[in-house]
Amino acid sequence: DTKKKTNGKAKPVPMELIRVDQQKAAAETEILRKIAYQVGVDAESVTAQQAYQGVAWTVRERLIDAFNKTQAYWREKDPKFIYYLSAEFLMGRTLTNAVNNLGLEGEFGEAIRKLGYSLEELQSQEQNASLGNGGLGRLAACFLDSIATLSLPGWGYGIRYRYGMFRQGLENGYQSESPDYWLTNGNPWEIPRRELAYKIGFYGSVQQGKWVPDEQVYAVAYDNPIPGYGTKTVGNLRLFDCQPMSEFKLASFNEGKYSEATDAKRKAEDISAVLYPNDATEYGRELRLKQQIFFVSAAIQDTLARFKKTHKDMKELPSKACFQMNDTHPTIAVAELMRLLIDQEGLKWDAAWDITTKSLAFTNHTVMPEALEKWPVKVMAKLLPRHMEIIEKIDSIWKDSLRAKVTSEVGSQPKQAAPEKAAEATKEAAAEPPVDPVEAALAKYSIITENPWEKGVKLVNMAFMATIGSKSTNGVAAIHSEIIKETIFKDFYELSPEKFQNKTNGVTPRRWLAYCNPGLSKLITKTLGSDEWISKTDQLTGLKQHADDKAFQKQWRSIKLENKQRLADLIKSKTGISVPTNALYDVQIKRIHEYKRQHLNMFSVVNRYLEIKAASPEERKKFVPRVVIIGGKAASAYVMAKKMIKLVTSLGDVINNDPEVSDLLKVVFIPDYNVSLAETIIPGAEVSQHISTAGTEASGTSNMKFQMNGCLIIGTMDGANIEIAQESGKENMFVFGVDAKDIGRLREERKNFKVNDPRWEKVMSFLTGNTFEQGLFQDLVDNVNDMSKANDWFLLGNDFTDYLRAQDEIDVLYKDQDAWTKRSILYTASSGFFSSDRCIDQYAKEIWDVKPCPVPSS
Ligand code: HBZ
Repeated sequence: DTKKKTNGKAKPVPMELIRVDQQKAAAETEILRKIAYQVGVDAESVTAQQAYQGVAWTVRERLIDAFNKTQAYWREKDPKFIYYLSAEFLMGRTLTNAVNNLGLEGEFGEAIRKLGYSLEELQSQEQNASLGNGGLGRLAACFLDSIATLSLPGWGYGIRYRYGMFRQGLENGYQSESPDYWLTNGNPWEIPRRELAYKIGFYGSVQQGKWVPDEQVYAVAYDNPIPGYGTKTVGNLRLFDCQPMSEFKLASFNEGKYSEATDAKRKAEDISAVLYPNDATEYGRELRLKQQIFFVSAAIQDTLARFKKTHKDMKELPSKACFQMNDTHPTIAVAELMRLLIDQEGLKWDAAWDITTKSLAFTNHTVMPEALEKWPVKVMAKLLPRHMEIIEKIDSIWKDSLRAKVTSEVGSQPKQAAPEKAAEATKEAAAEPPVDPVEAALAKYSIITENPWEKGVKLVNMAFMATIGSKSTNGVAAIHSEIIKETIFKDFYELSPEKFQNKTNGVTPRRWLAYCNPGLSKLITKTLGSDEWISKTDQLTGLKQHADDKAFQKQWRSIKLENKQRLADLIKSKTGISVPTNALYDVQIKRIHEYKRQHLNMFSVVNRYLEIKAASPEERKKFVPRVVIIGGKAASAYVMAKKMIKLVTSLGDVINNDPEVSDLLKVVFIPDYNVSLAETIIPGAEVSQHISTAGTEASGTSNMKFQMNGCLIIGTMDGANIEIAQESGKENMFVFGVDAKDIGRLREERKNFKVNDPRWEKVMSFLTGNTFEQGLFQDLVDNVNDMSKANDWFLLGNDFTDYLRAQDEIDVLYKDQDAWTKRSILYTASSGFFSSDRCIDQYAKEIWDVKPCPVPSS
């Protein structure tokens, strides 16, 4: 053993000892052994948690068998790999997914039953791995599932946060936050690779062209095997944990300076401690930049180390590796890859640049200007001095390459300023040095820009660097990919249109239909005659021919009713509120944000409430009973989003306790929304809301999950809603609202805008009236209603009336249950396009150039 450690070479071990799978003991025996020796308890009586542990550690071994084989096979074949760099992976729970993807449900289902539990019960014991904020993080998780399912050689790279997305509680109807320590019970799904540690530097200076960091830490790898569905391929998510170079300073400890002794350790551990819980705002915090360089550098070092084992020439890297940067968070990769190639591998600038721009690709997920990362040059130069130097050089070479073009353009423009502007221009010129018109025109292409809000403060525009430093930039839905070409990347698009692509998002049909909705899944399989649809979702179109079949509709409805009951039980257990199952279940679950307009939803709830109150007992019978369900977290510093949560809970308090309304309307806020709650909520939903202001939601992905589960959609023509409407028929969606192309003009016209609908005024007065504590919702109301200040940036007023019309249409259709069910079936039948398998296949072919490399069956 000592010898093995010192020479670092592994000795071959006899085959019969390694091929554990060949001596596969029955699952039951294995589980009992695990309970006895891993969990360390007597198997006579086990708690659900202990049984979960026993089962999970057993499944882990099956997973690792297949994982090792896949990875060994890929080492032998040396195919091109995709490396998905993402600061977030919102994995949720693993057990059910692993059991089902590995095809173990028969064997393990039986063994679990013998223990006195069900898979579902044991699954509920697992902590969610909430290593992400929302859509972007969950997309990364769906992508891993599809990459493995398609047998594409690929790994995810990210951070093993010890605290994930905060836990949300409610205090007096307001959001409260507490840390999510998700590792309390250990984590059977990861393999620590303590021997695999990369040095990551911070601060310091550049000496003779090379970086001498002041501070260094280790990035220690943890592998999380990702089983594909219907294949032997098991991919990998490699997450890094940050560790100090040395445990503590013994000298300080001996002198009694205990906190100084452990300073470095604490500082290092801070880096991978907490997920930043902001989904759309950036604060330019140094720790966050540390996290970014931390995992990106570790990932690239790790990849290069493997690459160099079999390849001598760095120029071959682009034919063996593609790095997909998930939003701006990993885009420091541009500078880091350049640095490693030049400073460590000894390449010349041009060669390094060629490799870098051929190996990287970039995905944009938002047009919200506040979410596009721009790091102060000062912060970057202090923390990463060598990277800053490289970024400056990239920027200057880039602008040099454009100077001739820009010069000719500037030259062809009229030199004289318009007379009215000329006076102003002379005034300004007196105060400031003259600006070279060519340099001024080049500024719009510059990576390094001046902060418009703070004169003299320079910023690094990470999105610009990513576009310049990579082979492709893509948006995440058709409309979004068009918008970025016209707005944030307009100038770049005009320079190199061929670099811009669309990849409409998708979601995994395994987690989001087959496993979360077993009832519907069984019916689909029975109807289509096979379960092939689970990986070939196009086959779902086969359901269309049954959409009119009354007997089929009846079965479809009874499954929905069971799922509604499960959702009602969940609501009862999480909130104490009883909701009737004969009501229409209306759901909006997503991060709380003004652009997503949960408050518009609440305005319609208020309107419905007032209408019920105003109706006679006879008229009330005509209302379709509705349960409005909201879930989602607000960024901790986002005051208005937090007020929106308070709005939901306050309305719930009033409406749910009003005997006049009784069961006609309920408003429920489900706290601590996360992946596993979504798995119960989505199958039970009948209508779901995707009501962002047109042009603001890049894609949305829950809309696809609802569609798959036959839940009708009320939505704006925004993000992927547009494509969902194309697939399912626009006439089948409750579409409302202004068009994205009109948003700019409507925003300009806000000062003169008045909502021409008496119901708007009634809603506003209700919210500011004496039902609630004086002034409680004044800020929220002013924000959408005080047009003297040109408020209502997200145009709730403009969409209000049309939204209520669409809401009425929902009620009308719901009264005709056969027509409703038919639509529901059509939704599922036309959801095939939104599988992440389709999406990943497009990435693989159109961006990555990575081909499947399936492990042979025997
Ligand atoms: O990415 C979301 C988009 O809002 C949504 O429309 C899209 O479907 C989804 C997947 O493409 N964006 C996010 O979820 N963004 C974040 O979570 C985020 C996290 C940290 C940040 C900024 C944004 O610093």
